[in-house]
Amino acid sequence: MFKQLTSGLLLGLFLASPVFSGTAADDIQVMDPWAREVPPGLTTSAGFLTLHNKGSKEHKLVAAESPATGTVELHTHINDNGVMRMRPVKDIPVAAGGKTELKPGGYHLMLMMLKKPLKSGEKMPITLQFEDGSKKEIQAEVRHFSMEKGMKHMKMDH
Ligand SMILES: [Cu+2]
Repeated sequence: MFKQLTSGLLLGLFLASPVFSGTAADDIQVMDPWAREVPPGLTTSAGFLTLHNKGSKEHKLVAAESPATGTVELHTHINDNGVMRMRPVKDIPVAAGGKTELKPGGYHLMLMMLKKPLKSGEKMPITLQFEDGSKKEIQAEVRHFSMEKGMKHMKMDH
């Protein structure tokens, strides 16, 4: 009886407490957005960035688009019996107060049907869309990416 009363009271307090939070686009800070350079003839590349959620509730990246591409998909990598394969995902979650990294070997923006080659040093505009419909435009820097450099990055993260 006492237990029930206590949890009821706690739940009441929790529900009554005001949540100060803006839109997802207000809460999310985008850090270090970049896209992989591709040679002429290749029309597919990948974009990477870190999403930092400064808000008090979870947010989700649900879509992305860019005038430089025909389409952008949200992808992740899965380890399928030792083989890394890409899979489209519905959304990319970012916990309240947390960070989600899009990086080689993990979550990424799949940049498809590029309208022209991506050259190192260029900026590529990408619009991110979140679960509440709010949007954020970012400028991804095009960079040359070698696997060696990528491996170093991955090691540093552990
Ligand atoms: Cu992909």
